[in-house]
Amino acid sequence: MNFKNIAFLVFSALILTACTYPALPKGESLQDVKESTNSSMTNEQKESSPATQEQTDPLESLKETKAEESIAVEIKDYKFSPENFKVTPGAVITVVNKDSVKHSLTSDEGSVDTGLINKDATITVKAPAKPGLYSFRCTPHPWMRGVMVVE
Ligand SMILES: [Cu+2]
Repeated sequence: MNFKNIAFLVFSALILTACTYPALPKGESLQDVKESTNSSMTNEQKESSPATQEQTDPLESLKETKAEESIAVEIKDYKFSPENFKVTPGAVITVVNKDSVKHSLTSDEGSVDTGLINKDATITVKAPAKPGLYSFRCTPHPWMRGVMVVE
């Protein structure tokens, strides 16, 4: 599936970037850090890094998960919990907001949208009928993200 490939590539690129650029110690240039990171890596470590990436891939981690007919998602401290989940087509998704600011759970393609949820309020929405990957975000805070797998 095309979108799945793209999502995986983007995710891998993010992980790679995060691994390649550790916090910079004072007085060292980025180039120095990069070189010392690379040279201190043994071949064994290099070979094992793709496996590490797979483990942190949300889609990979959901592979063996059974799709739920209903699921409760909590928003707290500007984070969805769970961030990534798997549901059946049309599953009931209950979203509760535990923060004092308003949040939403809104799929990027637009078919799932709780609208803004007040503090301690709960909104129920239905998962899409069509199986696939649905990335979602919070409308006011687009960096709050997650992925819903409909299967
Ligand atoms: Cu938000």
